[in-house]
Amino acid sequence: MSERWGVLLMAYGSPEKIDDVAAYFTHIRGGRPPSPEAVEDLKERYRRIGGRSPLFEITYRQARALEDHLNDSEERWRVYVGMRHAPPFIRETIAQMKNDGVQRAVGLALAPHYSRMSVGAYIEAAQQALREIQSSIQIGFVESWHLHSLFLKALSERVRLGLERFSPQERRQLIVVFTAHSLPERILSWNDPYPRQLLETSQAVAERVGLTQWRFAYQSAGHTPEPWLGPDLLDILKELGDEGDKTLLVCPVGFVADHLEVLYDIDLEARRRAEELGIHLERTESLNDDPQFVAALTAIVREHSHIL
Ligand code: FEC
Repeated sequence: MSERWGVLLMAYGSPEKIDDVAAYFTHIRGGRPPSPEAVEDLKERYRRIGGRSPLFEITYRQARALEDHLNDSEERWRVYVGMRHAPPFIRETIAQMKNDGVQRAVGLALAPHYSRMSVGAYIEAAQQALREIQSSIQIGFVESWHLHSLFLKALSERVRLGLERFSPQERRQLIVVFTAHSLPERILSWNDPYPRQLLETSQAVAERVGLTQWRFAYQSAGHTPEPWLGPDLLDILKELGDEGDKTLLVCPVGFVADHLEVLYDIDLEARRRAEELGIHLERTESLNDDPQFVAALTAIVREHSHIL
């Protein structure tokens, strides 16, 4: 049998239960414990989406589907999940890969757009683990895949389906707002590609679907004193409401699964704000383990495996 190859599939991670929220939040903050009020606020958001985020299960469904697709032609791949902020942490997963004798792997973060603060941090966590574990696994990291044709195809299909939720009359004046997680504005001073890549994905999807009216907004900005990238989705809603634009399809291009930032920040918070403003807001369905999206992940891994 030919040599076994691994995929290190990296995702954000999620607290398993409400009692794990404080530890999870502390990890996100690089070890600085948040205030008890901030922890309570976050717990409440998890309670509002049913007590738990579906991110963990969805990530595993994506991993299983990816492994099945990769092994369609040749039984050589094993897909490993490593999380950035919750178990199984990237480090534990790399230790497992070492134990299993994996020698070559593709490292892929489930975030299509590169920022030093997102994908860069996933890669850094993996590289640090490789050093600490003294592993010689050769991992080729994918830095971004925001313009991969199959990813754009899957996203465009989601937008087309989303448009069908509106009446033909509403569709004539509808605006699509593409969104992604905000980051602190200081990333601009590093010439970070994140904002450019987000606009490139949005533009490409808009062209494929033939959208004439679209905007881009950030969402889920942190509550810290430093400025975060804008415009914020909630401000855009206000602006559109003031201008009399009353139909809006939100497409979170920066996320590839249902989780807190989608289910709370868009489906509950933004939707409530939209209702107050008399706006009909719908959201495109998340990519999750949609076969078209899994086909995109498969192609990205295969294309990257050539450089291993
Ligand atoms: O469903 C879940 O349980 C987890 C959902 C989740 C995803 C996610 C993705 C991204 N984040 C990004 C950046 C930041 C920065 C900070 C930050 C903070 C949080 C907090 C929660 C959280 N994030 Fe997240 N993020 C998710 C969840 N994120 C919870 C805690 C703060 C709060 O919401 O009240 C600020 C860190 C700090 O304070 O120092 C920065 C980026 C992404 C998209 C890329 C990716 O998925 O990796 C960027 C999913």
